[in-house]
Amino acid sequence: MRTEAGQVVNLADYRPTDFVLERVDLTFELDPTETKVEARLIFHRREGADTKAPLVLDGEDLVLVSLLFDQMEMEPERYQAAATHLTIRDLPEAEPFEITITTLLNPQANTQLMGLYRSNGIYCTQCEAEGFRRITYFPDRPDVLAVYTVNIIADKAANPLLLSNGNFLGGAGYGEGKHFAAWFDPHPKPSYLFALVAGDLALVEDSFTTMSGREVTLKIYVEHGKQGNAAYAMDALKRSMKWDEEVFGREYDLDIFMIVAVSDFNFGAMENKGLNIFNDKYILADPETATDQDYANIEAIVAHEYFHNWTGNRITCRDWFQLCLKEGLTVYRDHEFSADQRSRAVKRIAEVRTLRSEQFAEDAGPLAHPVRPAAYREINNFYTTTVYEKGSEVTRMIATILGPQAFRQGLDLYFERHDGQAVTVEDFVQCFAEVSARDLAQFSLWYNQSGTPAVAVETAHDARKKQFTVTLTQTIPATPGQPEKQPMHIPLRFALIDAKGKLVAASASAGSAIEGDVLHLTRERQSFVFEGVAKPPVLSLNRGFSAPVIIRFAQSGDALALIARHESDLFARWQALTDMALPALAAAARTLAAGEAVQVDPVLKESLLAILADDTLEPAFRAQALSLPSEMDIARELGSDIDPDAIHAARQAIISQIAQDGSEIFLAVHKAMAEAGAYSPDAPSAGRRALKNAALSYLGHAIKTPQLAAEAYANANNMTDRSQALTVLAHQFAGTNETNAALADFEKRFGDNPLVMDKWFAIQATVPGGTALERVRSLMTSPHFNSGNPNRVRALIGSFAAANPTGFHRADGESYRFLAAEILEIDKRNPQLAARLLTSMRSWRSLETRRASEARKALETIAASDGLSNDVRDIVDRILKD
Ligand code: B3K
Ligand code: ZN
Repeated sequence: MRTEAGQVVNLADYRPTDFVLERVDLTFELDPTETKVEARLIFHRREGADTKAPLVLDGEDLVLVSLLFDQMEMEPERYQAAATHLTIRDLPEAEPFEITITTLLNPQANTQLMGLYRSNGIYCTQCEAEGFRRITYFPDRPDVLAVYTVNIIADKAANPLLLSNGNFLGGAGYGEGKHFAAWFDPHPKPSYLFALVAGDLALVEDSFTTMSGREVTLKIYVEHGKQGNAAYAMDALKRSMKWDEEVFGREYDLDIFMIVAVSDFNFGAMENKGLNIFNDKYILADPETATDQDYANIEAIVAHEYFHNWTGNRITCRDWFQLCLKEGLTVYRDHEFSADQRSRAVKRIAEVRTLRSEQFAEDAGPLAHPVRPAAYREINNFYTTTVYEKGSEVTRMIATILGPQAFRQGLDLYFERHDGQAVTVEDFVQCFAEVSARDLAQFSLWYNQSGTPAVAVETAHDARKKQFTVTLTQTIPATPGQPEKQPMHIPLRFALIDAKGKLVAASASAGSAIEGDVLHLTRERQSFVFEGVAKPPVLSLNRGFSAPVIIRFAQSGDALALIARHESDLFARWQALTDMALPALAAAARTLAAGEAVQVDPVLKESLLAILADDTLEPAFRAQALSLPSEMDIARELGSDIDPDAIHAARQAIISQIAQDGSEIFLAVHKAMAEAGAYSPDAPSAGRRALKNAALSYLGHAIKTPQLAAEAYANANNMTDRSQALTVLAHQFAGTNETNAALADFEKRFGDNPLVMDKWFAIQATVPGGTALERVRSLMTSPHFNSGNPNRVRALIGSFAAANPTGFHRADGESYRFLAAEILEIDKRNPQLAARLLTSMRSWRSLETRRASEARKALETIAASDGLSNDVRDIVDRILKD
């Protein structure tokens, strides 16, 4: 089972390798354009394997210089080096043998940023999923675990720093102007966790004493001069290490833990054993340049990569189909970490917002796939929100079904039983089934069935019998390759509340699948009966978002208002507001499309303003409540015949009415939230800023002049306030002198800091309206733009395509043509980046006919192009497939 370019790989075809890899010794002689890699690999044939089977190694873009068998040059007839494989025959039946492979690479020319590449004078690697084969011929799959020794030889002046996984063995001078370093990683690992870094970087050092009293050296490497900006990341790392010990009993296992921040990186970060490599965006922060969201992201991603040390590295995946095994579980762990460090309810609201806007959208379109896919053509395209975020929700549901104690026992068993192994989703689920004595077979459908389940709710109250009955019906939509679905096990937390929001005492009727505060929906249609309920209660369902489903429940405005004001679960309160707002916004978009005026629902407006004015609620929650469903959320609610202009106009009209009617409260809150004293990124302070800036945005709509935002911009003493004020100016007051002055000021202040200029690009790329495309085009000629850097491309082109509905979905289709041309250009250099950008067109079929036909034409242009990467080919074919 190996990936051939363009071929489909099936989970059902999995089989272990014929050869077992015992040891790996790598020697790198680094050179910008001609790096020499010598790989000494010791193998033996697996017991029971075909004694004639050849050894087939993966390779990509490699120049083979020599091949030795037990230190002797190999006869040419015994091997064949093709573009993607090295095949070696006539190998020993049982005894171990050594293969020594020497290859040449050009790190400078590696613009894909996979394998070994060099940018800004730094050599670094990215091997997940299949990048190691770009370094040497190798069995490049996650179930091949080995112990690695790594020697690095390089020019000493240019590369004072030589790093790899594990513990440092030693180093010394090595001939004229060169030096070497040797590293040994005692933990067997798959090739995707290999890492090497060399160059000249500055060091920030600290230490952590583990639960058993071992001292671990912590090192974060950043560009010279940026040391001061790594303090928050270091603090987050130490908090993560402590938390994983306290909450999951996981201790770190090497003497040293290193993080290197680099500026050219295809995604957020990478969990290489003992040597995490990060996009510098997720390490560097100070109040002048980082927003509260940046701080929260740094905390979450540092934790995520650290947590992988156990969930991913110590226990890894048998094959790439099992990706959610490490990613879903590790996202769950980082979500829990952030919830413990910050406000749990606010964190949950933010998670659910992202899940709905990203994962629900993916699950409803042509790229829908199960949390554990059964087939893929390009594994890079499966690092998706479904694998990550829905995978995390599936783990959360296991915790909900089992309860905290049994969940922890199940994880303990998993760590104990599978340490040092490459395993499957079944192995994982089995641990929870065993400790809880529950049958999780039906539950496991969550890994295999794609599409977001919908749960329809009916309730009935019988005053005479004092019975309250909840009847639930689940439906799971057809998705690509899965026309029919089985009913799933959906755990729904609930509360029955009275008119004051107090919990109603009720007992579960015998035979109802009610356990504590959870309804276990397992059949297609199922009733849950409560006894001893004298008056009809209000049902609050899917509290805390216990299941990633769509609830269809025609609850009265009064019931929703009651939940919004009085539920004790803050998530449920936010959800009730959303349940009022979303249908109202969708209806408004329809009204507006039909040429009529839009009127805000008074219950919605009053509920929002009441929450705004409620000082007993934490500001971060109030900010979340005020931020109405996005234009993308409204589009999803409408489902088809989408007109992004109507959606935008309707949402703006409703915001304006709320802003005008509540202008005094908004003004008062804006004042009250002003912070005296120095900036601090802690969660309560960030919450106050979030509420202040939400109020500022509404006030822009109320007073209709840029004055207040311009003042806020001028007075800002931190990047959160500054970028929020700039957003209000640019998005609500484009073209005014105030806005132009602020944009110019921002450029002047931060022109030498590319990460900050990404905010400047993104804010301008998301200015609503049809002229956004011209703005994006002109920004591409800015000296701050660099089409070779993934962060710049994502900030400008990515934000435009994914987060500017009116600009990107221009009715004339010009933006689609623009994106198609850019994708074809980018694909030549960096296929993963190109493929990711293309996913922003996944919902094209739900657009109104004119836009949909323009989008189809642009997609067809891509599909018809020669020389597409496997990455883009896979996405465009799936997006276009009927
Ligand atoms: N495991 C990496 C992602 C690798 C992406 C490869 N295309 C980061 C993470 O999820 O922690
Ligand atoms: Zn991860």
